[in-house]
Amino acid sequence: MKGVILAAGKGERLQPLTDDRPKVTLKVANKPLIEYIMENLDPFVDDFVIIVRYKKEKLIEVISDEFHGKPVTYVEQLPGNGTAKAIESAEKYVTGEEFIVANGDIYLEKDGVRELVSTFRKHNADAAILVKNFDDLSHFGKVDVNGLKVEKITEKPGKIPGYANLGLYVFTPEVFSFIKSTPPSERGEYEITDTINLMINAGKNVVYAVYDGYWNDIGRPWNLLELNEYLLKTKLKHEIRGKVEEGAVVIPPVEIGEGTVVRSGSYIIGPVKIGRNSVIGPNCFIRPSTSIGDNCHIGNAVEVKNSIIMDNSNAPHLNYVGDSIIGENVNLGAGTITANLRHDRGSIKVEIKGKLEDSGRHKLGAIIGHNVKTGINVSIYPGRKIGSNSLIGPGVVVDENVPPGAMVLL
Ligand code: TTP
Repeated sequence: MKGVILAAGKGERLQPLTDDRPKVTLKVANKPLIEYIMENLDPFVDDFVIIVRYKKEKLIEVISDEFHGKPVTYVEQLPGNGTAKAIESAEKYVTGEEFIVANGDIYLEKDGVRELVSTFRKHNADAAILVKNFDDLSHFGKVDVNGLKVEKITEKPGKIPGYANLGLYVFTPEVFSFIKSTPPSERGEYEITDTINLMINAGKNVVYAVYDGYWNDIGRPWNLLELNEYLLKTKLKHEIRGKVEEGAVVIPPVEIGEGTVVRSGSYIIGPVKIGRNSVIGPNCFIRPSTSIGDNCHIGNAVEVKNSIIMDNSNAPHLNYVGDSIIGENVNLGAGTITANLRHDRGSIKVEIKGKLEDSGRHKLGAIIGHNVKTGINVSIYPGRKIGSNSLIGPGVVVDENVPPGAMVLL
């Protein structure tokens, strides 16, 4: 069976982190997002087909042509947008057999995949879809069921409870003829949920499996922090492959990669994951649910909490990084501080595709793109985004989002 992974989307809601790369290449707990879903599909598939378009070279660089010894084929999405278009692009590669389709930006546990595949087989189905019960379906596709079968899927039905579509499916190749007769949706995209409704109306056997484990759909920046926290809290093993100097305190579980040095006076409270060849300290404070990538430097008098710091980035002197996401190759000047809490303790809103969205979080710091440099004493308001390749001059207070490639001076 083939595993088809949809990874062609632009990930606009995740800007600035997706300014120069597909969202599925972003590392959470120091591993590219797409690898989590590939690992979960791995026991059930013989090879992978990844549907690509936006910045595809970056994805090919990350995964290459083999994953766990299984071949990976990259297929350019056909013209047009939407999940149905993305799946149609795999038609030539899945001849004659059932296949799994996964959105490349979801995280779930293996049980979900197993349950879905066995439900599909048990009922000799034409399609199967994985669902999970939520209290609020306003951001989801609502899956109405009757007995063992799916009756209908309705996109974003409002704040009501019910089964949500989790973005994992099994199909027979018959789905392609239904995709070809799927009209574009109101937002001009070809949606696989519309295709599934067509299949149901044509009397096809569309079944579902209910999953009740952890699931996350990485659409918005704070979803990265949620997933990072979940992975560190539930999966991290205490393992020190680097060097911890005398006088440093490391409270498990902490994973420290090869070549990394934790200098004296550093105080690390797990769960914390640190990649390879990084320098930590001396005299810094790293608090739980923090991931720090490869070749990073966290220096003297720096506090980092509940954050993701991607590869090749530095917070070298007198920085506070709280509930924040720092892209690759970022340098924070001495005294650059992220604020992560409003004075009124209200939940923090973030501009997503031009509209303010409530993150639902009381603690949320900065979202900094790749190759950003900040000067000394830069202060960043909660929930503000700094576009990739920007330069923020000394003393600037970042109280508005900064576009990519900007130079902001006092
Ligand atoms: P979305 O998260 O809906 O879209 P996106 O990734 O483009 O993100 P944004 O809305 O922030 O711009 O996509 C769900 C999944 O489907 C995701 O794994 C990407 C994939 N996809 C494609 O492969 N092709 C497409 O044309 C679209 C729209 C999505």
